[in-house]
Amino acid sequence: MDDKRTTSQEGDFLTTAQGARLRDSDHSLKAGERGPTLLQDHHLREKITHFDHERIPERVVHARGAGAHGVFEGYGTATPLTHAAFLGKGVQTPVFTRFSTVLGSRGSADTVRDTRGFATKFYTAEGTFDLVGNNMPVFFIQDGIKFPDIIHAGKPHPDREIPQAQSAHDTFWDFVSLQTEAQHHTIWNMSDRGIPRSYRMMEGFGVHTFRLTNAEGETSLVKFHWKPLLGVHSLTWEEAQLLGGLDPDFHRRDLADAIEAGAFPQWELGVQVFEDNPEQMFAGIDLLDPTKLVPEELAEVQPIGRLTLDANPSNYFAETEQVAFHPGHLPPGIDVTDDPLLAARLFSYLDTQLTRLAGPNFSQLPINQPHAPVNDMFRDGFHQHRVHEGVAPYQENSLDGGCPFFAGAEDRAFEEAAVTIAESTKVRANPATFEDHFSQARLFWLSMSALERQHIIRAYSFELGKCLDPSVKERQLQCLANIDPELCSEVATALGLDAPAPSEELADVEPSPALSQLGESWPTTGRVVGIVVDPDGDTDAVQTARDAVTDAGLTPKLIAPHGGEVAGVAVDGTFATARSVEFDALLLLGCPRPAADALPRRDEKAGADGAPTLDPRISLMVQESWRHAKAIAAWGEAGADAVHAAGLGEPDGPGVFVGSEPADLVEALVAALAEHRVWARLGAAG
Ligand code: HDE
Repeated sequence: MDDKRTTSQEGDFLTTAQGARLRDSDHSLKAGERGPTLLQDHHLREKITHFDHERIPERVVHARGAGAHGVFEGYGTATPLTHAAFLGKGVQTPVFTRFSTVLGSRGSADTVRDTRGFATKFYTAEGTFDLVGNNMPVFFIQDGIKFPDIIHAGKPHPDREIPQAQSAHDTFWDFVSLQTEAQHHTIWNMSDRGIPRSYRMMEGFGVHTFRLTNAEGETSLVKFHWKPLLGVHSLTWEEAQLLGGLDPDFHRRDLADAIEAGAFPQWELGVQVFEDNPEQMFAGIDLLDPTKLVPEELAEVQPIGRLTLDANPSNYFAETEQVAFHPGHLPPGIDVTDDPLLAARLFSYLDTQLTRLAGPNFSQLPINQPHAPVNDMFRDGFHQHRVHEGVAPYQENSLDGGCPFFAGAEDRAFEEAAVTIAESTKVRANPATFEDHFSQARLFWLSMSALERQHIIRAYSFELGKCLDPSVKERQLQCLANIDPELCSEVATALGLDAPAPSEELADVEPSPALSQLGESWPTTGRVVGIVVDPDGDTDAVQTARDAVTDAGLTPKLIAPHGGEVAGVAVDGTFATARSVEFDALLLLGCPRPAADALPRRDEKAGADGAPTLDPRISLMVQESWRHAKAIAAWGEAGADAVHAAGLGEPDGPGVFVGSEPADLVEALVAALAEHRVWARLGAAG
């Protein structure tokens, strides 16, 4: 039997699904060259039928995603908290991580404003652990029973099925302004977190509180955090919009390219730890309320291991599409809590996968197979791959020797933490602590820098500006007034509406500086530098500059007027295919002139004031890089000419470096990239 996990296209004969070798797959069997096609052509029917069934239902949420394989290594620091073996010091566990957007269809653009999924499957020796998180620490709703409502509101309008993969429409804002518990998650979406620069540069959060049990049987409550080693960085809104058209696969490509280039993305897994008290509260924050975070200043994130993504999937469908996560996939030592959002998730994932993956045996698909031995008593069903032996698939039995056996604690069985449930009455109601809907949205707002606040104001102004129903806008303005009057008044001005007064007292909260993305410097591994070259100018520095970029751990992309090679170096993109938004920084090695047959432009100053002319596509590239506060390095006179010709004046602005040594220029770029952008160029208003 062929039980190979992967099948190569190379080296074998083309066969039918039954293994018969084929001598032709281009012509149907016909009665004569011009005659009717014969029904007996089994190969034709098999080929077409298989094709007809190639598509499976996409995920109802998180349909658009990208995945990677990797390894997780435990630090051992979690051992006092949990006996989960994979968190032990130096233990290495294979993983598969899938990142995703939430709202869009499988073919939608990567860079839309949305929450991102961050789901990791740890193939631990004690059974699979799935940490199915997001890039934001809170969720829209407190009770899973509302999930169909928030998703129906966020999805395209049912009449015209627009807009795709967007929250900028009436139904979304109708819902979040009526169900005000959604306001905290919504302000995260309106912040720069909603438009990540890369999957490699996102934090991840388990959102819910989980319960850990250690070897002594003691329990604690924890919240899981993923911290990217490259820092948390975002696109600008204009970059995100341009990329949606220019490269809808931007995040997918970025992840795969980085891994292929050996710039393996890494995250540290950490936990915030809380005493497992009967109230399940910490510093006045209800740990069972998934719309609340615990500021890191109050509970430090303690690192417990490191994730490295080091291999791209070989086949998107087999791996990234068919992977099935479930928050109930837990190893011994990790357990769930009574968060009512989590309870619904524990039901939903298996249920949806039964349809999506056509039956109950999808855990046998290679990507979903546990690496721990499986010895279950599940039988039959669609796509059963196992050939079970024996006659007694039931417990207890005497006919199969009583096998398999139950494990005891000494055999490391999974055991639910024995939590006492207080005497209670059946109700459809929330605890009073769930009624606070605005204090943490305010905390988030107050924790932002001036620039980040500006972005939030613009995002609300854009999204609400896209709404048609005045009552929706007015109701959301009321919510903003309850978060912060300044935020409300700025957005109201942009909408041309009056700013309402707060309808409830503003919460008195301490900002959490850890929530801001600015103010630190970060490693720059795998950042992308566009190198613009002019094949008609001096090409001496092309090879040296490319090597200097690579040696600095950055990814060079050579941009030239045509494909092929320049000075023996392969061209990665042409002036027609490349755009500034694909790069983190620019290195100008020349000042390419407009093509002789280029159409004249009205704004062309063509040497009027003695300024050099520059190909308009590169002019645009330099101007956009400037506007998006990206570092620009210019080599020699030609590079300086390009900066000048692009209309940036003399090349002495912040983040513009001119020099004659490529290595020095690259060093300057690295220093600027460590802060992600040249913030000084944006001032406080960017
Ligand atoms: Fe999910 N979610 N979700 N979700 N979710 C799914 O499961 C659901 C929630 C998250 O890359 C679905 O197999 C309910 C929170 C990720 O394959 C579905 C509720 C968080 C992914 C589902 C939530 C998430 C999903 C769709 C409220 C962050 C993609 C396909 C009770 C902590 C995983 C599937 C992947 C996918 C249901 C809320 C994260 C329908 C009912 C909170 C990252 O089962």
